[in-house]
Amino acid sequence: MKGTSKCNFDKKGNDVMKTQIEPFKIKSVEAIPITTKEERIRYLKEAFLNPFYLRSEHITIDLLTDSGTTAMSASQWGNIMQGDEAYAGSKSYYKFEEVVKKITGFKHIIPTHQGRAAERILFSILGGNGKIIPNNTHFDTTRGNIEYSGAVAVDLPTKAGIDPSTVEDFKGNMDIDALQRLIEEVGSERIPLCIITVTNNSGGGQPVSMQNIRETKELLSNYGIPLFLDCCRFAENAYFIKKREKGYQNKSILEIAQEMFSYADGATMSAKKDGMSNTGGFLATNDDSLAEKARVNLIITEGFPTYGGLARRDLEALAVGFEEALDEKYLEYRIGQVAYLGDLLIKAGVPILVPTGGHAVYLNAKLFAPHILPEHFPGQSIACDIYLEGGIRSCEIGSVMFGKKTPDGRHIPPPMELVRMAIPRRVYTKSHIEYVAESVIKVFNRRNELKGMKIIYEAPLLRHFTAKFDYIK
Ligand code: P71
Repeated sequence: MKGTSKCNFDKKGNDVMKTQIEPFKIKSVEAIPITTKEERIRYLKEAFLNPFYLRSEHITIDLLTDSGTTAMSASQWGNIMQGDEAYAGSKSYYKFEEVVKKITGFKHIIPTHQGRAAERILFSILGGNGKIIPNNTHFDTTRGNIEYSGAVAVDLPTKAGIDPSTVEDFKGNMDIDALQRLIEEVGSERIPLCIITVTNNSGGGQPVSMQNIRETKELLSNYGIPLFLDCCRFAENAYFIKKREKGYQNKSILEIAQEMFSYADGATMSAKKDGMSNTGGFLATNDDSLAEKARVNLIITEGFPTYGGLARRDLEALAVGFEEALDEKYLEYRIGQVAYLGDLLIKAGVPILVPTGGHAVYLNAKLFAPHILPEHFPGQSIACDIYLEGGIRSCEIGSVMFGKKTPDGRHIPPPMELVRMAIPRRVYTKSHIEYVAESVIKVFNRRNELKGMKIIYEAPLLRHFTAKFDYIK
């Protein structure tokens, strides 16, 4: 397995991790369900072998997503009680706006109930037939909203970005040469904006370097194309820049984030990630005319511009959450916890995408279950078995989520077959992580028994949410 080991170890192969403690103590607890193997077999069958259909009361450790699953702090809960529920001009909105402006520097901050609402509004204005929208890698909802508008979503990751085994510092980068070729080929007038997703979620939670953001902006400026950041995990990205990119070691996370945003003309954010909150998002822009159109759309679909579909108390949680996400001690623990799970798996020989990214460990399903063809969904099969083994829910990011079909119905696989184990923020302890590793290792040790799957129902868009599966007999 080329490059899959040693990524989190020093040159002599020593583990570079020291005991990492959670930089918080626990004030309020929630019991987690413990189930038997027999029960899990039944629950999974009732869920049509799709973890999205599982009830959370049947899940011991839920690694489906890090989105909206954060444990909020005492300070966030305290501020929630201060929420000013005024329909218009709420004090809570102005607190939220002030923090987001401080970090991003954008002129217009338009709250939405979550990230995809910001995407829908943006692409219903800038998308449409004949338009082409590039990104280092579109996440599924971004791609879904672009395609729904009639536009084409193009992924331009670097070569290393689609090779799970290559160890590089910034595997989330945009392929700037490919971007230039695309612009020359289709013409800049067909490209209403270009997006960089930080960190690159579908590409393994991998960071994008400051240099890459800057150079992408320079290229786009020559053609008059605006740059937007899909900035769900901007703080995690800024932490990687601080640790890995020359010249940033002595800068604060806030300063790094501010520089990242300074190269962009706007942003969409699902604040359910680095907003450290259970819901929320925003669309931000410097463009007055775009902001006006977006607010009109917001009012007819989401709500008044000072709440955008959120309870005002949610804006309070976000105003505090953004500040907490910028705390370097928190980020050290956060990125360290993900790396710790990665290290435990690497040590046991389990093939994962390396180096570990910001919010999740991604199993490399092609190497984990090489006997299952992409069209038989190896990632889905692994995700199901991990549930059966330990009651752990994970998420396939491969042929189920991003597979396409030829006109005659043949399967076109995406570049990678992954299973994502996303770590909710501040929710699970070190022993939970060790339990996850132990369960995954057990499945890996009996990987030859994993079976291929077929889809028995699928929706026309974003099929992974609701698809139903059966094993191939
Ligand atoms: C994630 C999610 C949420 C999700 C989506 C699909 C399946 C399972 C879970 C959401 C993102 C994201 C990026 C980069 C926009 C959104 C949409 N991610 N961009 O990773 O990662 O935000 O969910 O607030 O609408 O689990 P939204």
